[in-house]
Amino acid sequence: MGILFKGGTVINADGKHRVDVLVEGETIAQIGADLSPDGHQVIDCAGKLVMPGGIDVHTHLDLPFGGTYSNDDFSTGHRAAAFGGTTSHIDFVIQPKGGSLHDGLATWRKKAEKAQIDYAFHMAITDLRPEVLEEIPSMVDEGITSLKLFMAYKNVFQIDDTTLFRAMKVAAKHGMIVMVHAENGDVEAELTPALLAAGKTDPIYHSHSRPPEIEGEATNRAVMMSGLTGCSLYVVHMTCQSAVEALSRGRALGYPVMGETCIQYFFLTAEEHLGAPGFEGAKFVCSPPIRTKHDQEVLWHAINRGPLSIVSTDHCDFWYEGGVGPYEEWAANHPNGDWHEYEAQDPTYRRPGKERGKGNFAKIPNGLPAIEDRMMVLWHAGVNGGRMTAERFVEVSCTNPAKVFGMYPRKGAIVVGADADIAVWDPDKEHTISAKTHHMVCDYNLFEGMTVRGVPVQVFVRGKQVVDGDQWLGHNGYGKFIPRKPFAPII
Ligand code: DUC
Ligand code: ZN
Ligand code: ZN
Repeated sequence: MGILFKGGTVINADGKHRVDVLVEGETIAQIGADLSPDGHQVIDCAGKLVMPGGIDVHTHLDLPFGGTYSNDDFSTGHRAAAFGGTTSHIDFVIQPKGGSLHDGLATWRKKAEKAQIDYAFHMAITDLRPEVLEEIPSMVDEGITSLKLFMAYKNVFQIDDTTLFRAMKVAAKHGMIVMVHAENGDVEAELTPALLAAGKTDPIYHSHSRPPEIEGEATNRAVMMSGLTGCSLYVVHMTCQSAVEALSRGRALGYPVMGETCIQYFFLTAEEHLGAPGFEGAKFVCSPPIRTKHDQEVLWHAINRGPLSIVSTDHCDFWYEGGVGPYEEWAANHPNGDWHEYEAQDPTYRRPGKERGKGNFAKIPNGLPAIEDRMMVLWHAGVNGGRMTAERFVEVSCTNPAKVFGMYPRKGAIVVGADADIAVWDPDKEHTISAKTHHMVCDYNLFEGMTVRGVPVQVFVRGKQVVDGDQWLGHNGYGKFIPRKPFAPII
């Protein structure tokens, strides 16, 4: 017995069709008009849209960062993702300083044991010793075909230009893609102490410490490195005109460069959100910072007309009011423990969060909750709002992620032979986004109070239904690692 999605409109990146979809086991077996329901479980899709499950290529689940850990892990984050129509994601393994890439991989594999949806890994290099440079090609055998390098976060994750150049040369040879967080961390490290010394400690000053010029400069540098080495480059979380222009210049020169933006950058502004009264602005502190209305228009244009290819989230959520319970005492007594252990003692305990940065914006953990809302908000503002077609919506949130990161056509499209990752959308259903009802482990929501029209009502991962309306049907351990292919296309 298969599952027959009957009577819906299938939307792929290249078109919309009134066809039925038959799933057998974990994959799509047949697509066609009026397929026979005999012997199958029928999902009535009349009036509904049948789309590929979303792929969020930029997440940080359970990330040790900013003196704490991001809240959502490979169980809670996966549930939240699927409720929003996302059925796979790619998380960043962080190489431990002094350790190997495989050391980092072992840590992230352990985190992912409870996966509820499918996932892949990028490898973030923080310490490129000669033996680590030699280790890079072995990542391809592990199904990891993308490297991440941070040009920001001095003394934490930041790499220098020598490292970027060397890593790109090796990556190019093996068909790997290099991703960069493009902000000039050296300049940020000059600006931040000067602002703090001048008494400028509120959340809004986080954006002053990371102006668009440092993003534009670093983006241009990475683009030119791609030209020098021939290595495919993917610039993550692009936010502003100067960065988008640098990417466009690279593409015009024929360099193999691509970029993404994240959903929040279309909606939030530094002035309104980071500048909110009191400490509220901390909720919106991420790097690069949210910008201006003008930059939002640049991004909408760039995602429709190029040079941007993908909308992701950089999901990395922290409590607004965290640090509840005797965590300092606990941490002192458990030097190798993690916050999950601490919270398991008592669900009212909370690991540290944004409150760490009261009186010092530089201590606010950087990151936002978005994995659940990405597709609903993009559909509503993009498709309902007349800013993008439904096909382009599928392209930037499902298909391009699969193509750019070597998972296509197994993921990212409703085609015969693909994994049956399917989101059935009700285009007429309204939903008001709120922290009171979302599934992310976070005490606030970026889009609080926004009513969206068009939401996923039934979600399937490899043929298994995980979401039915408000009901969660998935379980820990169902999600599988997606090994990815090298030499992916430039989109
Ligand atoms: N930016 C964030 O805001 N959070 C996680 C890491 C990053 O680069
Ligand atoms: Zn980043
Ligand atoms: Zn990130």
